Amino acid sequence: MSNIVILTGAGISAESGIETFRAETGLWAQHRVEDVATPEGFACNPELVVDFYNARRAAAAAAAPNAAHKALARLEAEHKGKVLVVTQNVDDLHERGGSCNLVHMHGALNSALCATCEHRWTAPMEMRAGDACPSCNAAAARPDIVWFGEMPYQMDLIFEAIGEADIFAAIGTSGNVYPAAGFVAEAARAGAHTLEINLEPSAVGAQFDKALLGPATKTVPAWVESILRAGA
Ligand code: BJW
Repeated sequence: MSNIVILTGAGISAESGIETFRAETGLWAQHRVEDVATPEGFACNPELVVDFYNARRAAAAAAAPNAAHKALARLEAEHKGKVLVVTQNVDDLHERGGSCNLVHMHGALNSALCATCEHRWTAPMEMRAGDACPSCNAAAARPDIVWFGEMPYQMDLIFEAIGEADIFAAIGTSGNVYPAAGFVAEAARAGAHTLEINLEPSAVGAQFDKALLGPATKTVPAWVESILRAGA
């Protein structure tokens, strides 16, 4: 039975109404990355950063999982080998779509992190800069998000799964951010078949064995159906 690792990016949630980053009118066209997605930006203006994530938390709560999220949950439930979804997304549409074996490598909007003691708790819809940590009481709450220059989460587990993968698929990610953009090379080295599913080829598109181009809500269910029908 084949083991499947799937990397997802903002494109899988786009048809649920969540903005991507690098589209012409995407999040990075509206905000300076340095201001809202770096530890230095948070130290300089925590209110601005907390408000940026409060708005995105509200947008995620108002969105619903789409056919692509649900198809990946179906793959996990019905495929006989292992299926792991590694998402760069901080929304919770994969879990609400039914995925269980899931890693949020760039963190999660619904989680808060204490910068002093690293305690985690459920983020309120409206965080405030300087909120107290419920464990150590320090005024050190921050969004539980991996910013540029910080180490993405659960890298050991991810690299172990990629090392055992027979199929590696990347869905709706532009291939501009590392280490995620390097996973395809790692999977190819480990002998996996590699597939890119996107509207257009990504920055690392040439490294994949195959591409399926089109909107995720159409391409992902079709791909899942083909895997389940092959029964491999
Ligand atoms: C559709 C669609 C539809 C649209 N259907 N598709 C070289 C090597 C290693 C590291 C570096 C390096 N050079 C620099 C670095 C460091 C840096 C980095 O990568 N910088 C680059 C700018 C070059 N990386 C880091 O700092 C990371 N940490 C790190 O490297 O630690 C050291 C380390 C090294 C080695 C191993 C382990 C550790 C941390 C990165 C943190 C990224 N954070 C962000 C913001 C925080 C989260 C948040 O606020 O949400 O994460 S940046 C932003 O980009 C966000 C995303 O998760 C990430 C990826 O974006 P994504 O998902 O690809 O979105 P888009 O908008 O770019 O693309 C959307 C795609 O969807 C497009 O392709 C569309 O075509 C497609 N699409 N509609 C199908 N309907």
